[in-house]
Amino acid sequence: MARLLFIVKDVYRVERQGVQILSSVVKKNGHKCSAIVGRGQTYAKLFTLIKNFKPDFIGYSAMTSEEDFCLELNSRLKKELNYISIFGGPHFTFFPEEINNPDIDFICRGEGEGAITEVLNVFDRGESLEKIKNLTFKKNGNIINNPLRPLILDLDAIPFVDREIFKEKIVDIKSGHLRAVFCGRGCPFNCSYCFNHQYHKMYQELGKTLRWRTPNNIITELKYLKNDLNTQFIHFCDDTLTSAPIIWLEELMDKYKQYIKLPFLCLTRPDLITEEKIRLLSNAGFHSVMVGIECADEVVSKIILKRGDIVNQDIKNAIALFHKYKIKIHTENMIGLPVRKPLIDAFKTIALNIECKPTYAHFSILYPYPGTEIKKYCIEKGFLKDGRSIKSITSKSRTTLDFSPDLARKISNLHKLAGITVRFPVIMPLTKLLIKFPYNRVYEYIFYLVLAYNWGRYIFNYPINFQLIIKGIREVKNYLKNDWCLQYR
Ligand code: B12
Ligand code: SF4
Repeated sequence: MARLLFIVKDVYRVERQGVQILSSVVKKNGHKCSAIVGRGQTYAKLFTLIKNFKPDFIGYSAMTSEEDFCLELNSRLKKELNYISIFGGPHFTFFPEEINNPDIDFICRGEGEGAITEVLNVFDRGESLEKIKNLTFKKNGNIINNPLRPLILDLDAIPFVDREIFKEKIVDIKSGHLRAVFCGRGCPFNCSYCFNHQYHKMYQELGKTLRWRTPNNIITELKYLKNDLNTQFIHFCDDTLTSAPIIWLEELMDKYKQYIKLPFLCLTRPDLITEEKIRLLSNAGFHSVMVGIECADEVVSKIILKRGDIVNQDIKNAIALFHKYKIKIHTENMIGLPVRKPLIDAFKTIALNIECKPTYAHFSILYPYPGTEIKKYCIEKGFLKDGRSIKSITSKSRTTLDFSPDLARKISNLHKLAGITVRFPVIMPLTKLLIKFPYNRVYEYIFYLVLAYNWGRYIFNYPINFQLIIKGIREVKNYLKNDWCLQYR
């Protein structure tokens, strides 16, 4: 029986299903597994926890922006403890060049279930790990990228996620309010700023990337969440739930209505919305939606963002339907795009949102993540002049593209004020003035408080009370400190 300890930088407010699934899988195979969250802990405390677990393996899981925390911690631990380090998750999948770090033993690219099980089984037998598919490692000064194993086509064969492993860490799990559930994996689209087009290429000959669990399998898990864990709200995390075949959706929603009937949130795109689908979802408990508007300039949307054939009229139609069925609407939008006049595009997107009147308009700054087409585009067009890799950007704060300092400041400021401007369009002239001021923490507070309030009150359906508001303010304060990496220095 091998001992595997996962470490993640943070669990935020939602679950970390990647790690939780791997935990279920390895436990089912008879191994010992636990997980530690780095955020808010000192190195001394982490070290004691890790040492006491006596791991054979430490598995780090990271998205881009979390990797430096993992790398830094691992390098320190390697000086004091004897274990094998294995890194996985989207950052290491799309940036396996990290293997050059001397303290990384293995990187797991892509889906981890098969690889991690084999790693632990092979280790138990005392054999070499070097033949295991999906692994990247160094040997005699060379980097070896083993081939990928095929994608898991039968998602029902994966055990349900381990809901215990982060139980004490995630606010929503403790309160019993919210649980995340995946109905499937993959997305059929190829937006240039997202990981999916890269994933499609990686797995081109290794199986269909878009896959769905059977409705029965999902409902069995949901019954457990509702009846045994007292869950009150379901967050369907699939990239685009409404891209599923209508017959499948019908079966899932019929059963959901019959057995679960909890309010739920799902994610979608405007061009995947029909009245038939909304009615179906709405009868079952559809409470809120996250839907991508992203950019109101149709040419930029099609050519640079590769959003497909979505036009502004599709967006207006989809949002009008959500309004008709009284669904709370969170729109996703991007600013700081690699175009000649990014502020003009940003204001167009704000105007489209004002017209659509979503419950909450969320704005992100574009970050060209490793392996994405938009990153190549930014380099080619001179928006990332030194072609550097975008690593450890503290997400959601400032643009990392090579705009002039004046423009960069205005973009970063507008990002913080755009959501509230959509909500109260009358402040538009003030917003235009405020973005000229130096970058400051007040705007960040405004951004996160508006986000936390809207998510809590409308999107995740929390019963709002005074205590929750105080807790929210504290969380925003802690989040903004963003210093849990620095504690190690
Ligand atoms: C839910 C979610 C979140 C949640 C939870 C995060 C999480 N990682 O669980 C929250 C809301 C916190 C979040 C935040 C962000 N997210 Co997010 N998120 C997702 C989403 C929709 C699902 C993640 C998930 O659970 N997937 C399902 C599981 C099963 O897959 P998985 O995590 O990849 O794990 C598998 C493998 O990677 C591997 N694996 C994972 N870890 C490990 C570890 C080891 C040791 C091994 C062997 C294998 C292994 O095995 C797992 C099972 O097969 C994905 C998109 C997607 N469909 O995956 C984006 C995604 C992960 N997010 C992404 C990004 C960019 C972000 C943000 C940085 C965005 C931003 N700018 O704010 C922030 C970062 C946090 C912050 N600083 O605020 C990108 C990451 C790209 C990248 N290069 O890293 C993704 C891929 C979306 C995208 N459009 O490209 N996110
Ligand atoms: S629709 Fe969403 S999840 Fe799918 S490729 Fe585009 S951005 Fe990614």
